[in-house]
Amino acid sequence: MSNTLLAKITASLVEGEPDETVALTRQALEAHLEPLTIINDGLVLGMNIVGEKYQSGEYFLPHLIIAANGMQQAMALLDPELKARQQALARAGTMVIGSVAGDIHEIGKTLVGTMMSAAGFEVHDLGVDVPTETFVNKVNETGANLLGLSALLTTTMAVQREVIEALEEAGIRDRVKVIVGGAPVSHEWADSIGADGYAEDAVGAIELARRLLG
Ligand code: B1M
Repeated sequence: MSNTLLAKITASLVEGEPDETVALTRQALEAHLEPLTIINDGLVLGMNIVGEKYQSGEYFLPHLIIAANGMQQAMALLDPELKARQQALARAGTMVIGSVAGDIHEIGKTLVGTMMSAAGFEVHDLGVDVPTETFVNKVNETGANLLGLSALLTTTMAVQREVIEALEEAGIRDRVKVIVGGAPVSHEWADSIGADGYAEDAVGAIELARRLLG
């Protein structure tokens, strides 16, 4: 019974039925399944399949967005249950993410943050047009080991470099892996500004983060 329910949760994410994901997650809680089991053996499996289908070209961006929404809504149900049980997710890492100063494009950045969260990272999304010092302060405050900088404009790409320089000035550059992304950004750009890596999309960001953090 529980295996069927978990398989249905996985399938609902893959099939892009967020309402169904939420209803099934509620049902699983009512059936006394452990929140961590629901996450690891239901939701995460679904997100992994969606990611694979996206990479193989079978799925497109809307599929990712819908699945990420389903996962987010289900997590909103599960979070209080996890807290009540004082269970902590085995976090893959702590990430601070935002669109750099001067850049108000938020869709891609939010998608990356949501997918990273779905992949088990604790994500602090600072939003858009984030002042450089706010990134530095948040990395300090949270002890994050990953910083994601999104830029969609050729003019704001340069701010990614400024943030890295500010981390160096604050003496915390070696504590945090910096990944950069956004439509005009490239591997070459990432290398030239001293970032630790570049990801083309949200699924790539998860893979990169896992690789960088070992
Ligand atoms: Co803007 N805009 N925009 N815009 N806009 C672009 C980026 C542009 C390419 C359109 C064009 O001219 N063809 C162009 C940039 C040209 C350039 O500099 N190279 C442009 C421009 C010029 C502008 C304005 C200057 C327009 C104006 O006012 N004259 C202005 C600037 C505002 C500012 O930021 N200061 C502006 C404004 C806006 C809107 C507010 C209207 C709106 C944003 C609304 C919002 O986000 N709430 C907007 C939009 C929607 C776009 C386009 C059409 C779509 C962007 C988007 O959301 N894509 C865009 C054209 C385009 O990209 N085709 C454009 C969907 C999203 C899922 O993809 O954001 O690329 P994307 O994210 C991807 C990857 O890039 C990557 O993963 C994501 C998921 O796959 N990724 C990361 C992103 N961040 C990452 C971080 C990572 C890793 C991967 O690690 C940390």
